[in-house]
Amino acid sequence: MTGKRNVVLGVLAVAGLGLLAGRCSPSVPRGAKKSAAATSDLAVAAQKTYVAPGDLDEYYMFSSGGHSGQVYVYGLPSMRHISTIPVYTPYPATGYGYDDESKAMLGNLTWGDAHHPALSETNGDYDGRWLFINDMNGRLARIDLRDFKTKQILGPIPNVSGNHASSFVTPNTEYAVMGSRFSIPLPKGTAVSVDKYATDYKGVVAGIKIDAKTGQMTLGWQILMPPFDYDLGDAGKLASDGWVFFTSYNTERAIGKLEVTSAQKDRDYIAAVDWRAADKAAAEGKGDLIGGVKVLDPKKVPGLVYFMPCGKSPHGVDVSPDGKYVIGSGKLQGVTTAFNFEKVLTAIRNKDFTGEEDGIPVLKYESIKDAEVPVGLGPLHTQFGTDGFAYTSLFVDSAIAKWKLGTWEVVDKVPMSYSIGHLAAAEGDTVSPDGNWLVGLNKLSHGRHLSVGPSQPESSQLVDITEEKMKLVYDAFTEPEPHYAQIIKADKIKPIEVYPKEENKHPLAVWDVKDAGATRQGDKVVVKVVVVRSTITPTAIEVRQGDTVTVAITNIEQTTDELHGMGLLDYNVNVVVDPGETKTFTFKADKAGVYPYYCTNFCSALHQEMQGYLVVKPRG
Ligand code: RUQ
Ligand code: CUA
Repeated sequence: MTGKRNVVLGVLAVAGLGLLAGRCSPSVPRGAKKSAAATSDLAVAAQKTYVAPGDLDEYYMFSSGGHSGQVYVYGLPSMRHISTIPVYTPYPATGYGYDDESKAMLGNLTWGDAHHPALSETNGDYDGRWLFINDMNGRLARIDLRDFKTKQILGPIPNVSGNHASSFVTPNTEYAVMGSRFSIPLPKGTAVSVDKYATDYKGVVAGIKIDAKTGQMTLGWQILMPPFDYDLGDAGKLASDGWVFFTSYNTERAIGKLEVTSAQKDRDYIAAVDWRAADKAAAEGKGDLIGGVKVLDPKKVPGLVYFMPCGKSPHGVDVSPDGKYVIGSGKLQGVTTAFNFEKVLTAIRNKDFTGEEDGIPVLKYESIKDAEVPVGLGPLHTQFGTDGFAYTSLFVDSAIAKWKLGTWEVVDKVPMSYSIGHLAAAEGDTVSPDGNWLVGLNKLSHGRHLSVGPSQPESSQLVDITEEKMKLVYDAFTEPEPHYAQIIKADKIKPIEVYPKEENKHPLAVWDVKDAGATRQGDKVVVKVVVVRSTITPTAIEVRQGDTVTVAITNIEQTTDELHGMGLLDYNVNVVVDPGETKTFTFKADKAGVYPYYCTNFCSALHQEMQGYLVVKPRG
């Protein structure tokens, strides 16, 4: 915490009492008197989370936007929403999905369901370069943290249906992983009745290769799996480096009402995948072509995958900072299991198996588990803090349990409002967690905010974990729907604020209004546009009905925060260009008439004058 802020906080400690007394808290009815102790607790909480005007937060939190297809950026500890990064969904606020480049990335899909952001890592620590995020539609995206923009969407990639177990990265960002939540007959497009599910449907787990220099993603390896539902993943690190873990449910291979049919067996599995072996086998050209991709079959390439039996219907799987423990739980149980990875390796070496599933050996539960930790009901996900502490979200109990690796002692619990899913601790899934803050990403928020009708926000609650007892310090309301989030120290990210002119290599960029204007080739028109306070040049564009028009807009500003937009009425276009950036949009001028265009970003006192006219002359 900055010294500056401490001074401000000292003042707030006094002011806070008055300030907070009027605040409605569900535990204390409006108008009722709070006890002195409760009031001072609130004042302390206020001090901890207060970031004074002009001060900066200590952490970024990147939260998945779920089926909004976006990523939300928050500052911690203030929990202020700073920015939205559109990924799988058009977002008019930044013009995403309207220009040619982002439209091409989105393809035909205008939605995505993004669950798990993964910051790039170097030696198991966040390095602040990229953020990856999955989409259920078999895709993976890369956001560049230099400019907080989506740069690549890979996929839909073949064979992976319902990519939920994604995008967890390996410790040096060699791979991000994918896994099929839904097994289907392969290749995609094959129609087989569901009653042949157990035999004819297949799951796939995949490693997407990431270029160490550019972050460019390419198809890496794929492994054919039994028809289970692959749910979540995590990469091994240090002691378990070279492995990646996936939970699975419905190992019954059942159909119908899965809430019943997939809960018959006492144990499902965590799949332990030796990704270096998969990498090698793929490089040797092993595998059978399915859907145009080589897929490794564990029956033919042994040693790629082992199943670790786990409590019934597990959800999250999380590797401890030292890589020694793999934590996974049946999601309706009252305990979470700590598997000892050294014991996993020993069991593999000794062939300590109890059976197999489609050629994949099943390890003996008793031989690989170290402890069953009585965390409470409905354990879903685990994050890590300092001093060997682990934090597990409990959906059914609606709480977070704090416990210790090694002694397996549960030392504290804090209630969440309500129904926590994921949780995120500051750098809490790296080799060196920070402690400090923990955020509960809750599924329900009812009654804790001003009512906004039936479509309620989610709640994300900030918990102070600097002391022995966890302390809930702030309620934030987040857009639907945060699944996982990651929290990174702010100084690890070094964003640019303008695109330097000398880096702009766009072939249609123009930097002088003299060079702006239209050129025609047949019925194709290219218009080079310059935007700078407070004119869009040219101020009139004339084309013929039926022309295909490409407009290339260059924002020649080199000043922070000087964005300009170009909204074109009735043609469904709104493109926003950042300082130094060039973007293009292409449309067919199929409607004759006059269509105004104007700058959509308020940029100067004469912003309202920043306008022009597209004249489409009728044919004939
Ligand atoms: S999920 S509430 Cu999509 Cu990661 Cu666990
Ligand atoms: Cu440019 Cu408003």
